[in-house]
Amino acid sequence: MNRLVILTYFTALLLSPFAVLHAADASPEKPNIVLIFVDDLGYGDVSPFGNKTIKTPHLEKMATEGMKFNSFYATPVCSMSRACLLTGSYNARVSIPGVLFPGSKIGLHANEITFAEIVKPQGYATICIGKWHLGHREAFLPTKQGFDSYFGIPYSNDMSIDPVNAVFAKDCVFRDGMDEKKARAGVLSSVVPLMRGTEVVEYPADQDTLTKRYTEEAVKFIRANQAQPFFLYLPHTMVHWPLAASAAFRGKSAGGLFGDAVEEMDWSVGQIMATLKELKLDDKTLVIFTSDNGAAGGTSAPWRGKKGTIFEGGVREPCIMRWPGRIPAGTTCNQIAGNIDMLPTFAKLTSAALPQDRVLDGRDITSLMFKADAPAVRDTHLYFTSQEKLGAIRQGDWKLFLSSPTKKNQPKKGAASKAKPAGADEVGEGALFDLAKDPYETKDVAAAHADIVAKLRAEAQKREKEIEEHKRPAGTL
Ligand SMILES: [Ca+2]
Repeated sequence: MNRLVILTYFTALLLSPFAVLHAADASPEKPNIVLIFVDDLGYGDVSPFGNKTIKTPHLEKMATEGMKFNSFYATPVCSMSRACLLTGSYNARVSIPGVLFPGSKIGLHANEITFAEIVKPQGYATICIGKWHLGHREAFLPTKQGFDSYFGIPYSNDMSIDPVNAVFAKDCVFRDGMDEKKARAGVLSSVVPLMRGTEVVEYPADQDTLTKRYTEEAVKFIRANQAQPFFLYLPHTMVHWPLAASAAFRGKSAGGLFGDAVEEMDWSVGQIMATLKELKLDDKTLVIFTSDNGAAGGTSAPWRGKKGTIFEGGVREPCIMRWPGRIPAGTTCNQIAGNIDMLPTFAKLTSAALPQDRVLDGRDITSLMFKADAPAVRDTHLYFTSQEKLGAIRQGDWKLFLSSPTKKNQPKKGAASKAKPAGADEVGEGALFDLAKDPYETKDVAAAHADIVAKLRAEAQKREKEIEEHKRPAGTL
């Protein structure tokens, strides 16, 4: 150790224990990061996680060469999931609701530090290609949150344009008889704008070719930045309704248009993998594939529930990570992890310091990624509902519901005769499940484990209070 290193070491020790950890454990070379974030893809929608109908050979290969995570969490719906992913904080902490709409005046606050802003100062080229959904107004777009460039749709593909605030590019392509005047008068649904940077470049977006065009854009970005570290965030528009697929995939799968869209997604993964291989970037690149919430049109099997719920099927996602030479091939991680852990994990991998002026909820999970059967990094997970309430808590294999996940389905008074028998599938507030013995969440064992219920309830209250105390605002105009 020369004097400068010693001085730096002790200065860092005094100022920040995190910085020392990073200096000691840093990889010799900063990896490229490719994060593929599918919309509304359920746990059971792809073959490495049990699907028998839809063909996803590239994902199977990715799983064979990498690690599957079978306890990887997102949230019940779109915007809140992206808030967790990009900030490493629960959406309740950063005040982002379940879903933002074209009329929303809020977005992710400019003071939030996204994972793009974590890696960018480390010399990374950054791009966001796909669905943003953290505020469509100019102040909230990806290029204001650490991404060098952006190509995609600002929110879900079943939403229309913001007729007042949309900024049309000079050469915007208007399709289907649309023009700016009609767009400004717009009340049409499911005609989403396609943007580049902060401008609308195509309206309505040709959704059939979005997966294809996103993929071409991604491959172009990888080629252009092959000589430097890059961060590619690819939050696909598919397989959110309305479903679409390009001509090469339409009508080809055994799973209808949904299957076609999933198979095109798999093709997209294959294109990215082929490009990395061709450019000899395999060993330098971490590729992550996951989804933002449970199945909508597809299946969350083997978990109970789908998109919108805090049953496991609403929030537990297929996740595969591949980095040859670092992540052991053909392995499965059973520990709790989630998209909320990506920011601290990317900070570790890129030797970036974590922000010290705020509370982050995610953890660095590189220990899980680099060693099969590694011990848990965090044993607790909080399930926020799409109404921003803490609806359940998991600790180890125990999961306690703090609100009823089935309440809205309960028959109203007087309607009971036509509805299902009372109590058939209902789960009440205070229900406790042992996910190890009862992964489908059917047998409430709260009565037999009052001590565990009390412990989890106390933990949930403590966590909720702490988040309330250290809550950060959403961005407003
Ligand atoms: Ca979604």
